[in-house]
Amino acid sequence: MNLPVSLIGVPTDIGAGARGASMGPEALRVAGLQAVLESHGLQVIDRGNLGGPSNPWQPPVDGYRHLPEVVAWNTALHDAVHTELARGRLPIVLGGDHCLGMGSISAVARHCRETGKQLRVLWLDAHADFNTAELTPSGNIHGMPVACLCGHGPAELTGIGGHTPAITPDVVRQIGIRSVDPGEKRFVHEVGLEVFDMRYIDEMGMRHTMEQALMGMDENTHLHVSFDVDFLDPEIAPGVGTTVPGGPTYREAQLCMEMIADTGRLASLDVMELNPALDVRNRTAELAVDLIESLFGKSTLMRKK
Ligand code: 5AB
Ligand code: MN
Ligand code: MN
Ligand code: MN
Repeated sequence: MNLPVSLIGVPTDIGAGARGASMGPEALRVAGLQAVLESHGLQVIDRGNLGGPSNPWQPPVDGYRHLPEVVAWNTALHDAVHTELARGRLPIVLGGDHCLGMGSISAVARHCRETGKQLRVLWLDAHADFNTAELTPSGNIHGMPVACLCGHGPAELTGIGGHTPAITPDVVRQIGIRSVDPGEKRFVHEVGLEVFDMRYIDEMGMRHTMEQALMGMDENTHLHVSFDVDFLDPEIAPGVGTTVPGGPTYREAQLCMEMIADTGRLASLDVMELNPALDVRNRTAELAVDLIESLFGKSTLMRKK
């Protein structure tokens, strides 16, 4: 499966707690994303950036910060991602903060309903992003996309893909989690979300973790990867707004991406939360591009298949 790729830039930090993720798309371009993908024989079109409201930097209202603006950006992204999927292309969303996972994944879920595909979502993140207006300590909507996709959130967000809930918790596998708020933790358990946290990765290793997370997929599976760059250990990836120590190392992250590539089922990707304002000489963007290269099958001589 070598689908042609469409890059979609979404330059906003509307759902985040720090400014700067709005510069993520350009930093990924400057780090050479398109050329790297093309060097592996992929056909790539850069669709440029979506537009939307600027960040008014206001406090939360009824538990949500910037809800109307978050709806506007995610609606635009939903439409753009759905259009690319309908064209038989593989969308790569260049975030932007992780609230955009709602627009992206709601479109992927809609596409799967329309084509009879089985959806699997891998959520690579330090955080579970399963807060609600009642549970959130911040009101920042980038901490809520998984809950909203599962139907827990305001109707304007849960209904973006035309079907509520967009997904059920059983399609999601979370990997790398190491920071979950107290109420959020209870809610994650309540809905039965499958979480491979850092304790699990420490004890079982990344190889076993990925074998578990990728289990049960077949030719009919649409695999979506939502890559929050704060998944990575901040020692190697400082350019994010919400760093949490103790994340996967460079080698662990490479293996994670390589094992996803080996499935041959990757059909859509989000690259979220890269914050160039906090980065060091674009190092985190370059690392993200390096890992994306592995996700699309950069192989070494030792590779078995
Ligand atoms: B990210 C926190 N749980 O809700 C909250 O980076 C952080 O998309 C959310 O994973 C981090 O504000 C959201 C404390
Ligand atoms: Mn996230
Ligand atoms: Mn995160
Ligand atoms: Mn973050």
